[in-house]
Amino acid sequence: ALAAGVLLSSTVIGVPPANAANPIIADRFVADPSAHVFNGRVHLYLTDDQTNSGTYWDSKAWRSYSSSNLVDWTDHGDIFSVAGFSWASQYAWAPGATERNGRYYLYLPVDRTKIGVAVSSSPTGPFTDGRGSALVDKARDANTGEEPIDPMIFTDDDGSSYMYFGTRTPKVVKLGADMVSTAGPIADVGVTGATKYGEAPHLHKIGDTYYFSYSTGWPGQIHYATGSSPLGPFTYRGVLLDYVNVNTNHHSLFQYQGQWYVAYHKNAREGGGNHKRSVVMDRLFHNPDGTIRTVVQTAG
Ligand code: FUB
Repeated sequence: ALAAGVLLSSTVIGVPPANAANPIIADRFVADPSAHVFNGRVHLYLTDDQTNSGTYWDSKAWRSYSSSNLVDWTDHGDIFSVAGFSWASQYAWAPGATERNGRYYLYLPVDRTKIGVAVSSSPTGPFTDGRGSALVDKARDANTGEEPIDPMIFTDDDGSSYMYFGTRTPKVVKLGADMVSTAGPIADVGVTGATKYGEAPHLHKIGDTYYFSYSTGWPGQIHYATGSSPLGPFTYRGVLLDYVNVNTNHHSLFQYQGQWYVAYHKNAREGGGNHKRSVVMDRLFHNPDGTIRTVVQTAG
């Protein structure tokens, strides 16, 4: 992943030498990374594949790790569990994290039908239910789509935050300034071109360009599309990350000390597989013309 040879040829200043190979977490099956830089450290929020049955993604807690050098990771343990939501019962799936005004928010899909939000004054918790009910609920809200899962939060330069989520049709909803309410209807995200949306939406912005990226299905590539608004529409541009060796693909992009990275999951440990995934990281490069180079998947 962050091999010494790659780093030696890097012109990035401030990225420490790395000698760890993928997977970055070598002693636990974890998946669905949501990667963020909070207070100078990289924090990962993850689905726990260690405690699932091995035949389905049925774990009940989310995990967290942090690092200042992308090599040595501090294990913060179970960061929250389904039991913390009195209104949920199972399936702790891909989390999405963000920070606003010194408060940290985890958007957590449960039961394959709802998304909750947990809040803390620290990125490592403890987190508590932020509103006492689901933020999005398929049984209550219009236009949630087949499965309201895989929440991802993007905050624009004007301070507006949006939550992307969904299976088969990508969804977006603006969040209230309190980050625990929605401010407007759930809308479909339009993507045009020779592509197909499956799950795992992600939004990042470079200059005035909004990059919407997502898995194309099961198995899936990570495709990316660009647009001039966080709400879309987006035009398909290419493959950000090719197929991985498990039947789900789920990525998170982050910039740390001047370098962009992609965190994602694959089968990278003995005993691994579709339900026992491991998190890996590789470098991500944006070309001067605004396109993204397809990630070179290093060992793992
Ligand atoms: O981990 C359970 C599900 O698998 C996630 O919600 C999807 O993104 C896929 O990675």
